[in-house]
Amino acid sequence: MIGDPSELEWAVQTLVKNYDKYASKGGCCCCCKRQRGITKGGFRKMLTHELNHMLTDTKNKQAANKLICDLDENHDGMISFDEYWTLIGGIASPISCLIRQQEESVKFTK
Ligand SMILES: [Ca+2]
Repeated sequence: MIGDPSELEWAVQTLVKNYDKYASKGGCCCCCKRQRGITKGGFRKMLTHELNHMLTDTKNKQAANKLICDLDENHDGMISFDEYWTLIGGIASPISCLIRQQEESVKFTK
């Protein structure tokens, strides 16, 4: 990549890299058809390691399992990139509300 990435580009790269970090290593890449994904165990590890500030109950195994089952739309026991992205979108939406609320309260206190 030429030059420094923008904050958004950096954020997307971080999200993709985070997925790769936990996805099963089958010597596979995005250009090949073989199904690649994060196992349920790996996904639970990701929740506790990477999302313990944004998601409550990540240490609660039952809650984590329910979240994983909800995300695994095609029930193949793996979290695909699309399913992972659903989680990111699901987290981003309430957080964007929170950020807006914080900005509003800053405006009013000034
Ligand atoms: Ca799946």
